[in-house]
Amino acid sequence: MTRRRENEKGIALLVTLLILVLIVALAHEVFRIGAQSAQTGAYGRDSIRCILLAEAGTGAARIALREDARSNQNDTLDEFWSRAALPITLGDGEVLVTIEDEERKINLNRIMLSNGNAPDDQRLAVFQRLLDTLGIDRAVADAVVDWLDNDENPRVGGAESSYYLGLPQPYRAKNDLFDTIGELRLVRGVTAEVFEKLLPFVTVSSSGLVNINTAPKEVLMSLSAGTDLAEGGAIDSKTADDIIAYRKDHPFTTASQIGNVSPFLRDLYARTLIRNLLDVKSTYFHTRSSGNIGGTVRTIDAIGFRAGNEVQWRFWRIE
Ligand SMILES: [Ca+2]
Ligand SMILES: [Ca+2]
Repeated sequence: MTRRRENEKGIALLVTLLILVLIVALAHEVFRIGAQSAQTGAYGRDSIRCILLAEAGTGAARIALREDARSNQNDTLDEFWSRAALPITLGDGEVLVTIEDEERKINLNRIMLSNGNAPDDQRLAVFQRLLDTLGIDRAVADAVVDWLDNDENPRVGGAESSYYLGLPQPYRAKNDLFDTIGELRLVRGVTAEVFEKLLPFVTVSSSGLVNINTAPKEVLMSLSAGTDLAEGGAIDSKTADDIIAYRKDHPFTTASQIGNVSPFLRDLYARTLIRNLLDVKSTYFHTRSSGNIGGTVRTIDAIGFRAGNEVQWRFWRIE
């Protein structure tokens, strides 16, 4: 079967699943709305119905991810979970679901070695290179390391509690891993503008490896770093474009296949530690599911961890 037909089949499957989950959710709705609408009025009723639609969309996303895990061992942008196949209209409402894997991004928590008091030099260099690519001051990397490491000794360019306690609204350096990506805003140098720039490219919930089937150009360009630059050279803009063009027709099923893109990449993979950073599959998936009824919109923002054919929610927020 061609990939196009597989995709059409996948999208049709996703729509079918969504409608099934919606039917179950709507059956519950009859009881829940009846109980709650007396207190909450028309807006509240629509709001509750929107949350139900969003729950159904999130449920459909979970089923789609489980189905994907049953059918293949890699994850690409061409798979049906990754495609914007929705919104689906149902009655007077609609639901829109998007799913992104987190392994397309750089995991900030993995900058720290597991002992908690020193950075992993290769991964720190990857993050520094991302900052360079995005035009952000490298001092942000030092401040992130200080935020994560368990001491109170600021690095050059970094910041510890001694800095944060002097702010108008004082707080202490966390000296531990990020629990949510939003915490990054607390780190010195991460202004609203810097945060928005970084957000598409950094995560705190992933395997720590980067999926070369899904990573955007900026992340691919960050991957060769540290001593690798001297040993093998950098993945420049052109090389990153070559990877993205190649994977459209040849999705990677093993990380070493990055060497099929060009002799330079074959050499880089063979000679440097870049191989310790790469994967072709994903384990954490960020879903956003929005229910919309007459302009009232409620969204469920969630991160699911997939192991085998199961997906467990690790983060769940109703907006
Ligand atoms: Ca897959
Ligand atoms: Ca610290």
